[in-house]
Amino acid sequence: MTDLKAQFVTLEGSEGAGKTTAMHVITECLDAWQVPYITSREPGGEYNAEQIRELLLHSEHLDAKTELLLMFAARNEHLVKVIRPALAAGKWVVSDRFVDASYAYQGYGRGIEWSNIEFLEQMIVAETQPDLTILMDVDTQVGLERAANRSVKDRIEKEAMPFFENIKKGYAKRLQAEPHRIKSIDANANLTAVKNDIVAVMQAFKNGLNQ
Ligand code: T5A
Repeated sequence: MTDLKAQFVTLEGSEGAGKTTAMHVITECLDAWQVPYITSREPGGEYNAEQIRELLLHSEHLDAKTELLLMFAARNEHLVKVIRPALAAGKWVVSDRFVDASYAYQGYGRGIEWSNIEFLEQMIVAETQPDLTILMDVDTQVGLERAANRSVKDRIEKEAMPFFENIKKGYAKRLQAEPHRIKSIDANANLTAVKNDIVAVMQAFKNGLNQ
């Protein structure tokens, strides 16, 4: 086992970006490095947070502010009961989505003021910020076509094209603000190219930790 300090890695992207594949590639890297880790997801990742996820994805209607608050309520349970304890125990945490999704979906998608999200981020996330975020950047149409090939759409997936175009803009703004943390991958490419890009990002991140 290597003596790398436990890191918090998150995966982001719009619908059908290929985060499931990306998660496999990341865990293969961590296995190869022999570091202990857990994988998780948002909304969810913990019992109460998974209950909130049900509400978020399968309610008939939710007001945008209710949606934002539920995302952060679920995130708080996830942080307090799963993410912080794992990091404190020396385990890496890889989460399929985290706070950047709230800026992209509730901020840009729903039009909630950025400052409201910043307030909640400060209250709930505080110092538990991701060390690395891999952003799967896919063309909106490509992502939606991929996602359409899967099961029944959830409440958010039923939104129209402009909503998802805005989400892409929201993620672009996050990337612009934090280029050291967020690394963007061309998720339109074929699976082999995507995998190679993720491995390269992970390797560069690890090299940075060793310096
Ligand atoms: N949300 C979440 C918010 O609004 N605010 C928040 O704060 C948070 C945390 C979560 C929803 O909640 C929202 C965002 C979401 O709408 P979810 O079910 O977890 O819901 O959905 P997603 O996170 O969007 O996950 P998806 O399953 O839609 O996207 P993925 O994981 O990116 O897609 P994936 O990997 O299943 O890939 C889709 C298909 O494409 C193929 C795959 O094989 C698969 O069939 N594929 C490729 N095909 C060709 N080339 C490639 N490079 C490919 N990569 C994948």
